[in-house]
Amino acid sequence: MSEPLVLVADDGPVRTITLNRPAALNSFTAVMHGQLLAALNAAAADEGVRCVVLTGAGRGFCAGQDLNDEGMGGDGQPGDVEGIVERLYKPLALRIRDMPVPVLAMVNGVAAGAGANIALGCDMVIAARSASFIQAFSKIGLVPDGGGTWLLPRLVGRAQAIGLAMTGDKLSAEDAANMGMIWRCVDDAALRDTTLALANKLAAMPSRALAHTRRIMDSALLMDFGQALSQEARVQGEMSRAGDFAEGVAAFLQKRAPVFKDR
Ligand code: T3D
Repeated sequence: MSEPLVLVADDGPVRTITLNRPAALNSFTAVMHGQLLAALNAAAADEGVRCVVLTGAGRGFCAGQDLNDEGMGGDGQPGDVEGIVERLYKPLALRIRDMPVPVLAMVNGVAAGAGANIALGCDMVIAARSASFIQAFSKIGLVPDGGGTWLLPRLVGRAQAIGLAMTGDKLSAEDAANMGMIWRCVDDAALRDTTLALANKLAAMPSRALAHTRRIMDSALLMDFGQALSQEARVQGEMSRAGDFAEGVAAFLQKRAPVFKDR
């Protein structure tokens, strides 16, 4: 049997999903897309999972689309690139953005093309100091995808977003952290422990409120101030009727650690 292209491992409430094509820097094939989406769907459906960590096997995180995969134009034919982006990358980016629990990208090495943008679409990105981010699209005559056109200007502002996308230059993890593109850059040796400590902390927090925090912050970007305030009131009402709020307040008053269960 062939090696799975996506590995799944649980450590208590934290599920780590590892892209597993290290010889090709974990670049995306259609088959790996299918396995990754299935793994994310399974994590979303599993009540025991309270945080997901996405990472790559070997020395890279993900080099984007596998340029050798079928339909990539290697045979001189243009292929159905529009279909690949619509049918494979769009559902993947939406799935990550709609997970019922926090999703962390643990960027262990280079993240290029759609590999960079799939990482940036996660809730928090922790990168090893040796890692890098490359908007590689322009070098092969493409435009950013995987959500890059939406994510990049929001993360780093238009000037940096356009500069990164047009030049395709490699950005170090340290520079990415300094410009606010990612949450943290840490020494390589500390990447795993730092990420898992954060994942466990988030797993013990109220998952439902965290997932709604992501959702309403994203949608507030498209609203005026009044609309955002109304959205906060509506969702706060919803949260206040859930079990986690009652538990959070009770635990505070009783001076004990809360046990959150909602998802
Ligand atoms: O359908 C569509 O096309 C639309 C969707 C597009 C989404 C995209 O992601 S487009 C962007 C695609 N990605 C790239 O253009 C990046 C290509 N890769 C690179 O530029 C470099 O590999 C890196 C800068 C990422 C890393 O460089 P380096 O020197 O550390 O590693 P390397 O030697 O280039 O790569 C190691 C191996 O991985 C090598 O294979 P080999 O020679 O050892 O057998 C290389 O060919 C392979 N590899 C790296 N990236 C890809 C890849 N194989 C297939 N596809 C790749 N994207």
